[in-house]
Amino acid sequence: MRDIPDVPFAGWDPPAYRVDTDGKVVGAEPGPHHNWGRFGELDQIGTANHLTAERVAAAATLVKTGKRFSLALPIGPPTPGGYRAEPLHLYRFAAGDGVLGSGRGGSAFQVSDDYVVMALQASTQLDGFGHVGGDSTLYNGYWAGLVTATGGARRLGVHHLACGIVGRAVLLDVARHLGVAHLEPGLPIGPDELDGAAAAQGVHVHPGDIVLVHTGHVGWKLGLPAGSPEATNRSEPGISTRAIPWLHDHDVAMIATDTAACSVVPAEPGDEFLTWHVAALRDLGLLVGELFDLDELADDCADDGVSEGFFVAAPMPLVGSSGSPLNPIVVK
Ligand code: UVW
Repeated sequence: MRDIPDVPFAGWDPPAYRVDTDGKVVGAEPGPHHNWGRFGELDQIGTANHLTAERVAAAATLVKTGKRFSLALPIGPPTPGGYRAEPLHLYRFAAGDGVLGSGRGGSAFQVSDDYVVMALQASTQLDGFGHVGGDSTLYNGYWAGLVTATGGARRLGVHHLACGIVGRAVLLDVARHLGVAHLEPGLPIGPDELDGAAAAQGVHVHPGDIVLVHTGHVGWKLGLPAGSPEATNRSEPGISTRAIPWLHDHDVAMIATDTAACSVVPAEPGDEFLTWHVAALRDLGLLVGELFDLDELADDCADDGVSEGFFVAAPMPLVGSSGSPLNPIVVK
């Protein structure tokens, strides 16, 4: 047999911290903008706490025409801008087999049952708080070691959000504001672009809002020839780390973009690829949505001048998961 080189190993020192029986790293410190402790020392739902009953009820009054928009990409065709394996969709038995006489249910009935094997983050999705940590900590100081391949996320699992992400959506069309169909890959979106789009649209971001940032990126990717360098390139526009204080000050409940990472890729000088995720997920406990398809909603908002609506998205109650596919819906 050929010689197989050993996998490099950088060594390991036991950590210098202690983890208490609540699963929290004793003495852990978040970044400068954070919500640790704000919603309770044992809180596991972060900025979903901003979605109070009063705000949900007020958001429901935004429904005026009944026009509905699904912000989900179809699951099956290649995900534009996505970089995880495509979902594997299998049928255990199918109605067509019944028609051919080889299925379940005899000749009188035709029955189908199917399975999907997919990365929970492969398409339109929510990043759970177990998704990214920094310095061994997750949101609210929980220990990153609580998320294991065998045990799942023993704290901060997405099932805690099963009551849904429901509230007022505000669409900020940064692409339209900057006069382009789609933002260039690598363009960072900071407070100026967010405030500029809001001012141009005459809309205000309120505490507890679900902020949908339209870059046009996913729609542009969909139109590229499959396999072309631009289609496979991971660079994309996205939210800058400079916008973290803005998201915190506005008490935003959720930020979502029509890009794969939500944050700008590549990261801005001084940041690493996951710096933004750590500041958003770990420090703020901010709900982060990715690969939202915002083109149709953005066009409609530009047409009727209404950039807000009633938002509903139900994360799957997958116990201990670090993300969930979503079919987010806006009703205007
Ligand atoms: C990572 O790449 C870790 O995450 P995301 O898909 O959320 O950008």
